[in-house]
Amino acid sequence: MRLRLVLNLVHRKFNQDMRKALDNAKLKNAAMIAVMGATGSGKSTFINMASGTAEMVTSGGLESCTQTIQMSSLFQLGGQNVVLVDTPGFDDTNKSDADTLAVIGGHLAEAYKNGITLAGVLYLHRITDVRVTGVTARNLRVFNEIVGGKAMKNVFIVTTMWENLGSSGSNEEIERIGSQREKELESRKGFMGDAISKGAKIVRHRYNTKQSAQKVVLDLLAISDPTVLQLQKELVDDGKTLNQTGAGGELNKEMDKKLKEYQQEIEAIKADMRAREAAGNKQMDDLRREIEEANRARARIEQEKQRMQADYSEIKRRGQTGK
Ligand SMILES: Nc1nc2c(ncn2[C@@H]2O[C@H](COP(=O)(O)OP(=O)(O)OP(=O)(O)O)[C@@H](O)[C@H]2O)c(=O)[nH]1
Ligand SMILES: [Mg+2]
Repeated sequence: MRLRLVLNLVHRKFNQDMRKALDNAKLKNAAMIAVMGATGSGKSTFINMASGTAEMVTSGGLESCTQTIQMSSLFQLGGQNVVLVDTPGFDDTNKSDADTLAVIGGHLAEAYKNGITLAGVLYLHRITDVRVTGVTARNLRVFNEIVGGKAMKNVFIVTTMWENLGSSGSNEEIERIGSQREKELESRKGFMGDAISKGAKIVRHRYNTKQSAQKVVLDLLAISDPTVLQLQKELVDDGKTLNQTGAGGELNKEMDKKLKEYQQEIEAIKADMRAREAAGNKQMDDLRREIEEANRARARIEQEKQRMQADYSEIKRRGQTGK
């Protein structure tokens, strides 16, 4: 009885290992492309268009939709097997940035460890975004650090949502506004300009169609010269913890800034309390509540910073146990 149980377990483990090895072998022979970009930039929609499926869940509302890494099925394009990897953005309404980086880093590191190299990266950006918000800028700063200078030549910045440009819907108007925006994106220092100066190219996903999406993928495959991303090297080769990586460093800077802001806020509330006291007003409940709230927010950030001290094996463990 016991023996049968053990044999069953061995058999199951063998099957799992075999399946994994087969999957890895298939992936090794395929061109794997990571698709990144802010929430709502059209990543999942793009992947569905390119692969001719509806397997990625897309969003209709403002809430971010894709929470974890999701791989498309293998599909044929230009005589090659292609797989597109959907990733969550760093502006998620449900997940902390530290956890998002852990999810992306974990997947990229695992692929690299298994000998699967990326053929390239697509970074999606809505051409309709006029102003660069803090969230967009942060997404890009982290993205720059995930990829690193060396691999940037394998990056396409893909502009999406062209049909929504202008008010008339005429091709002339769309072309005029769109090419103006492209110039702005290219010239902006510290924004896409940095990625472009290191070899990334801006390309158009001009129509929200299969043909347009597949052309973007084919053009990337034509110039792709697979290299390792900075984050993969940092986690796997250098054994760094997340906060020691360039991408983690960007998030850390952001968190330290927030911590400082909360600290200043608390000091200001305390000053208000002293002023009230001096005026003989003993009613402090509202201010105490404000301090408690700021302290809670600070504790959340500290906790997030703690989670960034994970290295690759810890991220992997979290991925397996969900904790
Ligand atoms: N007009 C137009 N709409 C698009 C295009 N791409 C995506 N959309 C729409 O934009 C919305 C967001 O698209 P998603 O594909 O869910 O975006 P996402 O980048 O995967 O978002 P997250 O999963 O939240 O990170 C959906 O309503 C899509 O139908 C495009 O090229 N043109
Ligand atoms: Mg999505």
